[in-house]
Formats: sequence, structure tokens, C-alpha cells
Amino acid sequence: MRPDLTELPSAKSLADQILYHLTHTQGRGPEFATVFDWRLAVSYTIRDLIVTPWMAGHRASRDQKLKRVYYLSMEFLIGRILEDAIINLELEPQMEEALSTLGLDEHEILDDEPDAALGNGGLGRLAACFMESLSSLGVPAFGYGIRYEHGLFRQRFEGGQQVEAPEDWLNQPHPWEFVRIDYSYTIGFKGHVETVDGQSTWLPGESVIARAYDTPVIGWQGNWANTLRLWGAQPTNLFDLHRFNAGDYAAAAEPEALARTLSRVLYPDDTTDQGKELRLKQEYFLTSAALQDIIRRFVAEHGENLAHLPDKVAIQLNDTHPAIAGPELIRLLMDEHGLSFPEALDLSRRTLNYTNHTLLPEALERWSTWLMGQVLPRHLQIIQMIDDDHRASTHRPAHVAIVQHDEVRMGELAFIMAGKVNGVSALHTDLVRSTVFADLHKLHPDRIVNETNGVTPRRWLRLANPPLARLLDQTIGTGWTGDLDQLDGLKAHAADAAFLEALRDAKRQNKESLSNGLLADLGVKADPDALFDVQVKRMHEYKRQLLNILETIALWHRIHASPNGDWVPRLKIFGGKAAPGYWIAKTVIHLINDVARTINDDPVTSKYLKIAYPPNYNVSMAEKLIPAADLSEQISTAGKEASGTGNMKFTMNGALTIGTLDGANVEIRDLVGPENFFLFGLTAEEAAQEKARPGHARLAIEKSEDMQVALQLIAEGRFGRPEHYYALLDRTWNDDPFLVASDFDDYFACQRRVDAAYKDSRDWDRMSTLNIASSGFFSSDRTIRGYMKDIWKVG
Ligand code: 26V
Repeated sequence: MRPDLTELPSAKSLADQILYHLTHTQGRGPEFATVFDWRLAVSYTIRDLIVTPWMAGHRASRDQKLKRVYYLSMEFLIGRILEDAIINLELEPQMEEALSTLGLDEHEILDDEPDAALGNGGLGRLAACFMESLSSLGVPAFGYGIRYEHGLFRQRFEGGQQVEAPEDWLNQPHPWEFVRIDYSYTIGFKGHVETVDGQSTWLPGESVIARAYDTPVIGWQGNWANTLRLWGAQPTNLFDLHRFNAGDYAAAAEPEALARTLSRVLYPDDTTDQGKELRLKQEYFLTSAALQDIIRRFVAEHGENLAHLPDKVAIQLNDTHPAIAGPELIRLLMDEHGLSFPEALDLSRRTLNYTNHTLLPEALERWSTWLMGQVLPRHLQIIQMIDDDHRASTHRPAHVAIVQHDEVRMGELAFIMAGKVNGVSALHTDLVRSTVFADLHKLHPDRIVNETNGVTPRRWLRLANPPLARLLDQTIGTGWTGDLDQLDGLKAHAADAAFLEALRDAKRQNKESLSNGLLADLGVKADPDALFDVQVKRMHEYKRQLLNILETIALWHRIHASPNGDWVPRLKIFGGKAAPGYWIAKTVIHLINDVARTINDDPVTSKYLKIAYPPNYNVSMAEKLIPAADLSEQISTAGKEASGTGNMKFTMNGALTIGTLDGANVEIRDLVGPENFFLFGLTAEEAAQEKARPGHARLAIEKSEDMQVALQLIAEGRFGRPEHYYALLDRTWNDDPFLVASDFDDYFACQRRVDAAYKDSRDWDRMSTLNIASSGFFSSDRTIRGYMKDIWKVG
């Protein structure tokens, strides 16, 4: 009855535990159980096995007084938990057997789990990979986030257009979390500040309770588990009994409704700072709850002397979203623990660090001083003090300031309050130094460091790609899962015909399963021998899905012109959501769907060209698409994609990349070798110059017949009502801020080189092997080791 990981449970004991939980936790007999009941029983069985190392890790950290890492993030894009946990516990064979003896279909059970979609894209998924790597490396750590009742919206298409529906993963019991009613903190908002004899006290006008919900995150081989602690908002008093008794039920429930709104939804807009009071409140809610929890734990373990805080606590701010941590930590240390401002400032700076994930000006957070003063009056005062201190201590130029033009700049605040600031790829870090933070970098030349992103090979290889994982196990042994550099051993097999054959076979299996899914779900009939060309990521102008679909149209037109040509069959796969208010991104979605409808039904071209755009791209869909890809599209305007992490997942899974010199593509190309990477496009420097050239778009289009044709076909209405696209066409001709036109011909030509390379399947497989073999660097284990050494000083 009491599972212990010192010995892996047998299939028999797993089956017994599943039946036990079905009966005693779910309260159902096997004859009445639904797939959901079984999934919960299986989840509880696995959860039991995680609790032992989880508690042992907590005890060890506390008893040995270890330094802990705290990762504060508004987003954790976890995906499904059950299969990942089974894999990390190395229980797949036993579980498979257990489920089959119970007469259950394993896939059906695993697929029943909703994704935990508490994030928008790259930034949130990175946080999830980091949590897994921290546990795999046995680093004592907590992730702190918000327990959104509704994760990222669900996407469907109506008439080719995106329609959003709320996501409701918590509508059903969530078996992975433990609610901790004893770890609750009061979070204040608004009100005013009273100062008596130099001692300031904030008297908030509103408050809510932050309640902790803990999810264990098990590491590879089940030796260590850390905690993802998500905060849910609760009202300070449940309802107004007087109003209730007077029959005014709606008014009576107001305080509850107000509080719950705080953790109700994830903001779906990752481009624009919407300036919403609720967003600021969410950010403060997460940050204050986390810092109160961190200080409570520190005091419990190390006593009241907070001078040692930086020796025991390293806090990482995932972008500026929790950047209010600077002033909040100072407030707690000063106003609640009696430290002086200089002491509090110094300790905070030695504890906090900040990761920048974007250079796009519209994504850099700014709050009006008016709103900040309304919602967080004490924090606005402290921000002023931080700014004054920085001005006095650095003799900085006048235009460098946290507060400027009645706005609080969260990037500057985060930078000034951080011990270390990091970018997420080599190129991006250079650009952080030379652009957004150039002035601050001059003042603090040692502060900015690079930590190139990574992804966990457990989820993105072992879980997502069983055929390839099996082949790797047979070829180089199983050690790669915990030490991805061992993939280098594949280089010795790049000329081995039997290995290349097996690699092709593994990819083929993934392509067949995907084709079956696409046929069933979308009615798109895909030929598994076609080149699977995949672009999956958030829909953004700078990511240039438009470039991809225009190239598709031009290619279609060329195939039409010579239908008996030697064309390489291609399936273009798109996946991704647009922020609900982002019209350009939404127009591009509409265009892709319109083009797909026309092209897929074209009897002349359909054996050469098809488009599939499955709706509602999420982590689980990525796990199916990426292993089936031959070609990975990483085609952002150079200088705009901070890193990318999808690009790494594709490389690891043997896709070749067509891409620009942007983000981590630069490092991917260096590692796999330029001859095994399809490079096109302007460099970041050239792109900046091109943008400054008046009329760059029109000049480029006038030179490109293929692009003219593509734009013309849209304008003529070949794919649907042209008026849907007039604004997009106008923008492309006259503005084209992301240089689709300037890069078009080079991209088109590069795609034809891809075609040529794909025809030589043996050589393609060799290149694919070298891509996989060189991808060890992109394990998030390597990234975490970098943070440990350069930033957190742990381990
Ligand atoms: C901004 C906002 C503004 C307010 C509403 C909600 C929201 C959510 C997210 C953001 C910023 C998103 C920045 C981001 O996701 N950056 C991506 O980070 C990845 C991990 O480092 C990186 O691989 C991608 O290149 C980068 O675009």
C-alpha cells in the first residue's frame, strides 16, 4: 500500500494501486468507471510515487539549510502532467502492462488529460522546461505563478477566422495539486501611506487572500521533485451577511467576485501592454505572495537576521511581469522588518535577477504613475527612492530613469534592482547590451550575461518521439536522456546506411500517425512521403507566417504553370494562436485558411502541395507535430526573435531548419554546421538598415515577380473575398515593417534548395542525423547549469 521509489513498482502493484484509487479515491467500481475515473486513478497512483522523493527533497533542503532558487513567472505552460511523470519515473513498461491487464487503452487515458495552458508561448513554456530541469538536476527550487481558472483561450476557425472560447481546465478535479490553506497571505491594494517619525505604513484600501496550490514537479529518474506553487485569489471575507439576509444576493457576493477575478484569466496578449489595472494587480498579487512566502520560509529556517537573505535565496524574475518584486521586497524589509532603505536596497539587489525575453518596444511594460500611485501608492514612493538613489550613485545621463514622462518603466526598474540581467540567446544578449539597455549597460558593464535557452529532452524527445527515442537507446545507449551531450555519439553513425534507414523509418512512423490525425480531424489527406514543412508558434507579424503563405501561393502558381514538372510534394503545416485584439495576425490566419481551402481542392496541384492548419495549437499538439516534421520554419525578421525554443525542439527531433540569423538559430547553425542548415535573409544589422530605406517594400516587390504574383492573386480574390485582405496588402506594399518583401526572393530560392536536398533522401537523413547529434547544447539542463553558476551561485 505504501509505494516507495527505492524499488520500482511492478505492473501488478501498479494495477492494484489503480484499482485501489478507483474505488477509494474516485468512489467508483470498475464496471461503472469512465475514462476520466480511470485517468484520475492512474494519476493518483503516479502521484503517490512522487510524494516520497518530494518530501525527502524538502526535508533535505531544510535540514542542510541549502540555498534555494525561486522562479517567479506569470506563465507556466506545462501541458499534460501524467505521461511526463510516468516517463520521469521510468515506469512506462510497467504502466503499459498494468493498463492492459485492466483492459484499458493507455492512449485514451493519457489523451483525456487537459493541457495546463497557463501561458501564452515561449516564455511560459521555458518556465515549464526550467522547472523540470531544476528537479532533474536536484536543485532546491520553487516556481511561483498564478493558478488561473482559465488558461489560454481555445481557438477554433469559423469561415477560416479565429474564434476564441474560454478554456476551462479546472472545470474538473485536478489530481496533481495540493491546496495549502495554512500558507495564505494577505495582498493589499490602493489606500494610502501614513508616515510617522520617518516610519511609513501602507494602509491598503482593498485586500485579497493568496492561497497556495502546490504541484510537485518530478525530475528525471524520480530522484528529486520541486514545487510549482500557484496562487489562487480568495476574498478576505466571503460575503456580506447583512446584504444576503436582506435578499440582495448579488451585492452580498461582491467581495468574493472581486477577489476571484484576480486569478480568473491569463492575459492572452503578449505584444501589447494593455495598461489594464487588473493586469497590474495580478502581477503584484503573484509577486507579493511569493515574497511573503520566501521571507516566511527564510525566517523559519535561518532566523530573523535578514542580512543573510542573499546567501540562501536567489530569485529569478521571468521578464518584467514580476518586476514589482524590487519595491515590494524593499517594502517588506523596511516597513515590516525594520531595515533601513540602504540595507533593504542592497539585500534586494543581491537577491533579485531579471531575464529579458523581448526587445519589441510594444512588449516592454510601462505603467502610468497615476495608476501605480492608485493601486500601489507605497510602491510608487519606493520606486522614486530607488530612482533617486540610482541617479545619485551613478551620475547617469538625464534621459536614463525609471520614471519618465509620467510612466514607470518596468525594464529599467528590473535592471536597476537586479544583481544579474540576462538575455536568452547570444545574439539577443548582444542586442540587449547595444539597444534597449545600452545606457544602463555602460553604467553597469558586468551586469548583463547570456544564458541561451534550452528545452527538456525528457518531454521533447523521450515523451514526444518514442520511435526516435528507441533508436537512440539502441544506438548510443539510454544515457542521453539525462545527459544530452551524449547525442554527439550519433556523429559516428551519420554514414551508416542501416542507421540512416532506421532513422527514416522512425520519422516515417511519426509522419504516418500525424497524417492519420490530420485526415480524421481536418479532412486533409496528406501523403506521408511528402516533405512535412512546419511553422508552429504564436501568430505575430515579426515571425512572418505571411512570408511562408506568400511563398506557398507563389509555388502553387508555378506548379500550375508546369504541372508536369519535377516538383517535390510538400505538406505545409501551420499552427498558432493570435492575440484576440491583434488584427494583422488574425488576418494572416484567415488568409492561410482561405489559401488552404483553395489549394487543397485543386486537382492540378494537390499531389504536390497541401496545407494543414489544425486549430488550437498547444503543448500536446506540439508533441505530435514536431517529431513528424522534416523542415522547421524559423523565419523571423533578424533581430526580432529573442531566442526561440521551438527551433531547438525541431533540431533535436531531426528536422532541418530553414531560417534567418535570428535568436538561437545562430547558435543552432554554428553547432549543426552551415552546410546542414538552410539559411536565407538579411542579418539583423542589414535589416535595420533596410528598414530605414524609404520605400523598401515597394522597391523589393517590384523586383520580385513571384511576390507580385502572390499579392496579385490575393487581390483578385482567388482565395476568398479580397476586401478581407486590402489592409494587409496595403501594409505589405507601403509599410512592411518586418521586411517580408525584402527577404522574399531569397526565401523562395532557399526553399527550392530544400526541395533539391529532399530528393536525395540518403543525404537528407545524414543531415538530419547531424542535426540531432549536435543538439545536446539545447538541453535546458545546460541552461540551468549556466544560471546556477553565473547568476544564482548555487550548487
Ligand atoms: C508580454 C505581455 C504583456 C502583457 C500581457 C501579457 C504578456 C505576456 C507576455 C509578454 C512578453 C512575451 C515575451 C516572450 O514570450 N518572449 C519569448 O520568450 C521566449 C523564451 O525566452 C523566446 O524563446 C522567444 O523568442 C521570445 O519571443
